[in-house]
Amino acid sequence: MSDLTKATARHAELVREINHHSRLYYTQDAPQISDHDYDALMQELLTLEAEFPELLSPDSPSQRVGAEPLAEFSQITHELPMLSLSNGFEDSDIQEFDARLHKEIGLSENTVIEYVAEPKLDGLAVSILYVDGVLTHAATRGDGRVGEDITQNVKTIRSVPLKLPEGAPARLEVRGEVFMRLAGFDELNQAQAESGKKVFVNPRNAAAGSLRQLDSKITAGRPLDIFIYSTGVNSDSAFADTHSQTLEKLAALGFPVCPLLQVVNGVEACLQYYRDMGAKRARLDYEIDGIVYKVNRLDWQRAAGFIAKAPRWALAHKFPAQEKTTQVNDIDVQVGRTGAITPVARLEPVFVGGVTVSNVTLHNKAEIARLDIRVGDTVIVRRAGDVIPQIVGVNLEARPSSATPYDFPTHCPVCGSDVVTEGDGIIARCSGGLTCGAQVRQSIKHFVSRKAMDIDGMGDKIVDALVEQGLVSTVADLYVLTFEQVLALEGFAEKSAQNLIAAIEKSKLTEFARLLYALGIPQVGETTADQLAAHFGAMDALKSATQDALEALPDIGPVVAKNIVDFFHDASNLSVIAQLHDRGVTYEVVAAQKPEDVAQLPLAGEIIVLTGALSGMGRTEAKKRLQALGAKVTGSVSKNTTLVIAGADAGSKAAKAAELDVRIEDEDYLNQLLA
Ligand code: I6G
Repeated sequence: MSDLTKATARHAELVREINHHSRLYYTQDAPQISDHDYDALMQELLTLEAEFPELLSPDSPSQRVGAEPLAEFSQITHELPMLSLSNGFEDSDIQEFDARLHKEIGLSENTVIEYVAEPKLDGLAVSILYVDGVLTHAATRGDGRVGEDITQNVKTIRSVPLKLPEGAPARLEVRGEVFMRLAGFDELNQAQAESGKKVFVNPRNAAAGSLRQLDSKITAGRPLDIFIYSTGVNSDSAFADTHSQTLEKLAALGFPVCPLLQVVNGVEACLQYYRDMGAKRARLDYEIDGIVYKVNRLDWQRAAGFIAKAPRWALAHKFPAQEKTTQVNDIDVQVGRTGAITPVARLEPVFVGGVTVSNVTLHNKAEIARLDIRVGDTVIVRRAGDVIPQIVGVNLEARPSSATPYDFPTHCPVCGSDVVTEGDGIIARCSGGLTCGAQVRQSIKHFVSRKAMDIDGMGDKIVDALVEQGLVSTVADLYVLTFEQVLALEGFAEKSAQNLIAAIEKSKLTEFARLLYALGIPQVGETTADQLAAHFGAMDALKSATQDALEALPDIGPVVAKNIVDFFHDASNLSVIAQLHDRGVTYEVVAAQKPEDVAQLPLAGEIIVLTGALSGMGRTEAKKRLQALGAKVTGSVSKNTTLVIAGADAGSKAAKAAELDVRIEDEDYLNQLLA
């Protein structure tokens, strides 16, 4: 046997094997070999093709690694125009779409139209042409008539088949949306930042930037994916009678089709699907910006026809936008209860992600520098799910010539004390301590808040007024306020003053963990306060705890331990604690838990996060009951989390858990655990 014959046989074997494992990995999500073994097969193929270039074919999986860079993209004229979709926003738009279709198709009012509903991915539309089963061309939508030739780039997307199985139509064009999953996007941005390259504003921009690379080897390194949503040119005129059949056949040919699509009956079912997906949206691992409804029967699609650039038989029902542009009217700083100075952008109010946003934190000096945000800039504001709004980019083209870089203050804007920096100059802090009115106000607001002493009715404005009038300068002063003093405040009447005094009185009997949290020891959040309370049982034991004793507790590191020790060595803090005690603030002393006892409890070692709304009990009650069983209940999901309980409308925490592969269960499971 000649070398070429042997090489040809091995080449065919490698192609078969690599395609098989690619399909298992990318379309069925069920890999059977390791990444390392897969790479070894690919390397062998590349070496063989380098030695025997005659073996290289356009459908070889080696094409997935990219080709020589192009000077520019050539153009491709679409055989059938790539249309866009009409949009709807309100339920009534969808009801009108359905009513219109009845007339256009000639159906009676009581005929129910079957639709295919599927998420509309926030990505880029592409067309991919297969001739005799082999991927020959791929193009962007462009202006709908002419797009750019991105064949080499699309070939690098692992879930796109390079060759179709026997029986595929001789000429088949498929259309779909190229997108980037959130986990891949985060990884890409982290790598970009680490190597000093441009960070992408959102997954869509990352997908677009990756797909429109003249060097397809760069595209090959980007985590792109695709869902196919329709056919274009198709030599098999009897391919399908319905749109859902088309999608089934495409899936059978190896194309990735969105697993969430559904055939639904009538317009009300469309709207239900929209609401269901809206609730799931924040938990998906890719971004969607709406739902597409398509008439399922192809003969009815033909009867409905087209308007200028869009089919009459399809509609995109948009979700509220997660990104909008607006203007930065001002940048100022807020002083927190520990003196941390946080810059805030004051924006021209903008409706985004379902809420009106007018203030956005800029976090720190480094973030302002990274984004180079200036007063007068036009910025992109993003609010996805229940995540806090953020500025993700600046439109430099719209920057007014007068805009100057932001000067971070060197003195506290509230008390005038020097601003000092920590952590490589990133964290700025007012050095005024409790002489700073802002720190006093913030520490009192924290003390009275729901998760702390929970003084009902004591809102921010009341705290501001109490501090301004000199009635309260430490949290202990709250407990000597009189009815007359409260009544004299603006907006108070007899009844409301009585209520506030009663709420203050009620807060006196609390839990040790709440009081600890309320004191506002730097970096002691609820979870740490719970842990300290369980371990020490009472204030006196904690006050005399040493740095070593604190560090011996799980999850308390040297910085937090030092903060606690420093806090209890500060004379003014000790005096406030003594005053609180003298003025009647107290808690039930619980027996200090011994670590060996905790280890015996049924949920010992579990680190649980509660998210979303629970119907049977409040989250605080659930938390207490889980803690009583030995679990640690924390506020944020990390790789150490062992379980996330997702109630109704769970948002970003459930999404994070899915991303980190953390187990997610519902309220029923919580009830089983507690039972
Ligand atoms: O841009 C689009 C996204 C998703 C589409 C589309 C789609 O279906 C799920 N379908 C059509 C028919 C068109 N654009 C024109």
